[in-house]
Amino acid sequence: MNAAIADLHRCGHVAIVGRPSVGKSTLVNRLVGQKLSITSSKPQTTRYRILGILTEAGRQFVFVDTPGFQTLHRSRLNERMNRTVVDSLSGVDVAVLVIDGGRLTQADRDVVALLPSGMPVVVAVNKIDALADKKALLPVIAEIAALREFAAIVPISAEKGTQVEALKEEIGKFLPEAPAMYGADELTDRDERFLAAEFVREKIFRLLGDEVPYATAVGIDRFEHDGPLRRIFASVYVGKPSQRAMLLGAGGERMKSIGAKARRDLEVLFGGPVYLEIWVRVKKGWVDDEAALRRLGL
Ligand SMILES: Nc1nc2c(ncn2[C@@H]2O[C@H](COP(=O)(O)OP(=O)(O)OP(=O)(O)O)[C@@H](O)[C@H]2O)c(=O)[nH]1
Ligand SMILES: [Mg+2]
Repeated sequence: MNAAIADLHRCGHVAIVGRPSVGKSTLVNRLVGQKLSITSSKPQTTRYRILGILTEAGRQFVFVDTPGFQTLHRSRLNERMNRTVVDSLSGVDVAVLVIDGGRLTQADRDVVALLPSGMPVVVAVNKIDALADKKALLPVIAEIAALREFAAIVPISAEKGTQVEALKEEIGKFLPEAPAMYGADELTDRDERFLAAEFVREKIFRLLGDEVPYATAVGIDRFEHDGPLRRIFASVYVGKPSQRAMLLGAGGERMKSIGAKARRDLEVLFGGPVYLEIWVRVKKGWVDDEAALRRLGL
């Protein structure tokens, strides 16, 4: 064996982009092998760029999960999220465009138009497990292939893990020769406070109807370590008292369930016990309040 080739180490940034709800965050979690990025059936679950790091022998993938790019609803929050997508594309070595194998929409074409022309792009045609007839994929693949040059088009199921290894190999071809950027035990660039706030937000996206999750932001007021125990005090901000009432539910039952589910996930992620206390606070108009968005890291 040629020693020089054997020693060659690859490392690069991989942006995961696509319209809302196509399964970008589910894919990042699957690729990394750990739940880091929150997911739900509601569009625009991801608001913040988050890295998922996968270290293997001889190579390191730095996946960049991004918010779903969308042009339908205008607010300061949405403008910031779209800017995050565009910014995430600069400086990456390869992009993965995630589409839903069920259908291609104008929103998918809008995302393709954002991709810099020289950038290698691998398409992940996701959710193939949900297709009764796999032949339905063919016209979707033909349509996407006509939009620009792609390095590869791989049908996958991020949820079931189908063909995710094959997708990873296609992506791996574009990792440049470089030393590892992160330690072998690092999974993400985000700290435990961020992950705690996000896991609370995920449960709100999963347990509430269509309006409240979009009117909600989560901040961590205090995060204490006490031996193996993590004590976390979080605030959930909503725009109106009626939204607060919906979050709490009758007798506070809904918020209790949100807290219990978030705590269980955090205990798995952190590998230790978690005490989680959540306060719901009304903060009028925060989605259009620049200063509030900045304080929340948006
Ligand atoms: N059937 C099926 N559902 C999937 C698959 N991948 C993701 N989903 C579901 O699709 C929904 C959206 O998944 P997310 O990973 O949150 O999608 P996203 O693209 O990150 O969405 P945003 O962050 O809102 O842009 C969730 O309900 C997932 O469970 C898949 O391979 N098959
Ligand atoms: Mg997401």
